[in-house]
Amino acid sequence: MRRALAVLALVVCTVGLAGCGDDDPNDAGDGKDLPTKTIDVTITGDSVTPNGDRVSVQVDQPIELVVKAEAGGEIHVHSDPEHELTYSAGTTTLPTFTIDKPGIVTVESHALEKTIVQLEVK
Ligand SMILES: [Cu+2]
Repeated sequence: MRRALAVLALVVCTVGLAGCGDDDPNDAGDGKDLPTKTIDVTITGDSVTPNGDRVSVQVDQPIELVVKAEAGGEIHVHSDPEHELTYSAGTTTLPTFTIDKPGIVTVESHALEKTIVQLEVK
């Protein structure tokens, strides 16, 4: 948890610095210093929200999953290399990750055998 917060603080600082003089942080920009894309995930019993939604992200954009769950578990990000992120009961902010090439990357819970989101990386 402490490590996740430190990472988050770093990301916030970087984005804050990059944000100077940039009126629209959501603008595509030059492909660097992209704003963090936060995806809220709620896991209740054997259902998950979102459930297979497409989410657009950019190459090298930091992606952060905030997971709210009744019990701990693991989320897989099927990128190359693959990321396996564990969460605890309650709300967990997972370490940010990036994807370095365009394509569709599936984020899923193997425990539930459900696709949470498909990241559409451009
Ligand atoms: Cu997997």
